[in-house]
Amino acid sequence: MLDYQRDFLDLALARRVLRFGEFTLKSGRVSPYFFNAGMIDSGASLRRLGSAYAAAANGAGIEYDMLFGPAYKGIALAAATAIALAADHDRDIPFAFNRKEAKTHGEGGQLIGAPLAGRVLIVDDVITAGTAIRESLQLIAAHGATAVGVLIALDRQERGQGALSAAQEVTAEFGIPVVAIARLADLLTLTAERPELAQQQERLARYRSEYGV
Ligand code: OMP
Repeated sequence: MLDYQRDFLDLALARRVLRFGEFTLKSGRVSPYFFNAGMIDSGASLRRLGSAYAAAANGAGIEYDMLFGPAYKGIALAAATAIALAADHDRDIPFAFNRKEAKTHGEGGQLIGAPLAGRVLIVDDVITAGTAIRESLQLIAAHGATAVGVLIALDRQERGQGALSAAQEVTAEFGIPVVAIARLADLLTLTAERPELAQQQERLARYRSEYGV
């Protein structure tokens, strides 16, 4: 695991962004853990998270012109990533995000920020079965821009619609990489290192054998 990956998982555990228990997911699967990016709710923690996203984006070697953060959680995440790209990597990258409801008055429209054009890197929180990511891909295509990659905090490495993981399916179907700061495999490495997380480790491993790839 790289330093930024470990820092991200430490932050997520310390801020209870990553929690253990019993959670029903959007896909209907009942998971022993949940990653709630909405729990990153202070300036310092958002800055750390933004730096981890920027490090992952930089390390992936993707060429992109702008970031897109899908509403709602992706809005703060894309903004934090753009700030970190400027602060940590001296790259001034435009970003845009959407409204969930189209506005019919004032400036109108569904998009806010830089015009959605060129090569777009999507910044989102989690991929489980891939539904949320597909919605963003459709929106970008509908605006005539080109999605060139997906940057997420956590890849849960679960089966999508077939035998591949949802992230692998997106790569196979759209020909674009899905880059995660950390994956379930990294979380399992971390829980294996910490005796106080032994019980969680067991439950995570069981869940992975049921829904993982
Ligand atoms: P998929 O659309 O199935 O890929 O699920 C991803 C979405 O589920 C995320 O954008 C979240 O809204 C939500 N989610 C989490 O936020 N954290 C998790 O650990 C798991 C999920 C989930 O419901 O699968």
